[in-house]
Amino acid sequence: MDNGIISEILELKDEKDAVILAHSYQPPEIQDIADHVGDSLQLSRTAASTRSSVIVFCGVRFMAETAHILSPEKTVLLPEPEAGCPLADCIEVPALRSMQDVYPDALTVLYVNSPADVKAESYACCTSANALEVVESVPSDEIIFAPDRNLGTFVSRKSDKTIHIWNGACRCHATADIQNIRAVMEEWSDAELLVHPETPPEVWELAHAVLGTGGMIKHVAESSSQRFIIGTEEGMAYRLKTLYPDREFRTGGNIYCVNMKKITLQKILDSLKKLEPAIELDTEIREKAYAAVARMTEITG
Ligand code: CIZ
Repeated sequence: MDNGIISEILELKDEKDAVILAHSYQPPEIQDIADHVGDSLQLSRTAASTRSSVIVFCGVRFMAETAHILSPEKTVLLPEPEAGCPLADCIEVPALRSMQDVYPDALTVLYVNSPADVKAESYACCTSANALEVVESVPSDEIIFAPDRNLGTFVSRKSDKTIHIWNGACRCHATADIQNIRAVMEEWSDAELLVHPETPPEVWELAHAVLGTGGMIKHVAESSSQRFIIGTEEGMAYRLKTLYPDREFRTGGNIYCVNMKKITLQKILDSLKKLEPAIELDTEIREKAYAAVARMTEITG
């Protein structure tokens, strides 16, 4: 670990009145220097409540955009502008509008893993942690759920509503290596397997619980198990080990997000020096997207 660059980042962070937020899928060295580590919703809430005027968002673009939507008066930096999300990129406004034309009575519930302009066309956003609660709360029995088909299927199995599911997926979760999960389960037969709802249904069938990252943290706190196999992006195993050093964690499924790993200490330093690249959104899109994000926070608190 290069302590020189870490000291430089921490000094510059104070000088620039900045706070560093890191998603739980970030590499260990980034999680270690962050002021807050969490899921996209927790981090956006922190972004909205922080007194710092600059936010360095260590995650992917849709997360930094959501932080900007919730706190437009702050400068939100995404240290690597190419840190995108193929799941978010699999939905565009014209295609969503076409689906809305086919189901004119349906309200659109949109996973936050989506671009800001698509959020602006939606009724309410949701995260993996609150997707079912949001779907159950919106005032329609007919829903368009986008863009993740696995999360949509997970919700539709638990809801009596009619749910039309967009056919998108997270490349790394949807291709989770089931053989690898089975092999790790054989080696750690006493462990609980916790998997993310972006993985396919055949993975859920092996699992003790299907949870978003926030749910995994709570589950471990309440469980009496000593060992856990984590079926989500590998950064999450490091996050859990940091929170629960007396428990053991292994990843299962070889789930690795290249975009999350595009953020580096050097890019954080450069971004703090120049105060760029900063997230910018068209005002009308930002305000309409805010309404969809705000509906989610009204529903789930
Ligand atoms: O919403 C998030 O932060 C993501 C991408 C995953 C999760 O389950 O928390």
